[in-house]
Amino acid sequence: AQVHTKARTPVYGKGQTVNRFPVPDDKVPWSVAFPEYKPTYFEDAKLKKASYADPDILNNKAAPALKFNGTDAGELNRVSHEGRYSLDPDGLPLNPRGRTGIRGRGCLGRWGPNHAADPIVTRWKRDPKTGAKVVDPASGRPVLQFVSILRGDVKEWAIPGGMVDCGEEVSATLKREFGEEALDSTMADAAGKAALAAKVEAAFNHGVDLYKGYVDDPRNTDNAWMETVAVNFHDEDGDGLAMFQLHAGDDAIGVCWKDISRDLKLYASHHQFVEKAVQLRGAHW
Ligand code: RP5
Ligand code: MG
Ligand code: MG
Repeated sequence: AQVHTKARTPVYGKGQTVNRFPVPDDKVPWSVAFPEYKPTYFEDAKLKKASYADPDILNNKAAPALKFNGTDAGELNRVSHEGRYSLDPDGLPLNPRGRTGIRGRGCLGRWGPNHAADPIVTRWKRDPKTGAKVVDPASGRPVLQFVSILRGDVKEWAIPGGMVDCGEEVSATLKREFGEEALDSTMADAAGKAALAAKVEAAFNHGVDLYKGYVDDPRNTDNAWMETVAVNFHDEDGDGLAMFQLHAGDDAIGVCWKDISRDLKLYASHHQFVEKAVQLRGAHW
C-alpha cells in the first residue's frame, strides 16, 4: 500500500502556523524505528467547547474512559474499518497508516477514527444538442461526471461528504450531506427541506459501495484520522439525479458536475475513490 502523503502536509490546518515534524516516506510505518521522532503537539482550541468533540484525555486524567475499538454508550462508533488499532503508552490511539508529524487531535473532534460518508453522484457527459454520450477520443470510453463541491476551508474540489453523526446510519449521512452541501437544503424553509429530502431519498436507493477505510486527509494526526464509506449513486439515463438543481451550501462554496479523468486534482484521497466509480462504470480515466 502507498504511504499517506496529505496527512504529512508540512503546515497543518487552515490559517495555522503549526509545522508537522517531517516524516520521510520510509519512516512512516510505526514498525520502522525513528528515535529522532518528536511530533509537534497540536490541539485546536475550539475543541474545548465543541459539542461533537471528545474530552482531552491526554491532559485531563479525570475524563471518562473512551471505548476504543468499540462503541460508546452514546452509540459513538470507535471501530476502525482498517481493523484493530493500537494505543500508545498514554492510551492514545495510533494512526493505522503510521506517523504524521503531529501528536494530539489537531482539529479533529474524535480520538482515533473520525467517521465520514462520501456520496459519489455520477452521470454520463452528454452532448447538449443531441443528448448522445460524449466519448473521449484517446481512450474511446464515455466520459463520466460527478457532483463536486469546492471546500470553503482549503478551496479544493471534493466529494460532498461529511461526518457521520453519533448514532446515525451511514445511508442517512450520505443523503443529508449531499442535501446540505450540493443542494443547499439547510437554507430552505420546512416545506422546501422536506421536498428536497424526498427527492434525494428517492434518487439514493441504488447505491454501490466503492470503498470503506482510511482517508488520507490533511487533518489527520498520529492519534486522530478520517475514515469513510464512499458510495456511488449513478444516473444511467440522465433523467433523475442528473437533472437536480445544484446549489452550494453549508461549508461548500461552489458545486458543479465535473468531468472525470486521471488529471483531476481533488481533496484528500478523493481521487482514488472517484477512480473506483470509473472502474465500476467502464468510463474514461
Ligand atoms: C474527508 O473529509 C472525507 O472523505 C469527507 O469527504 C470529509 C468529511 O469532513 P467534512 O467535510 O465534514 O469536513 O476526509
Ligand atoms: Mg457537511
Ligand atoms: Mg463536508
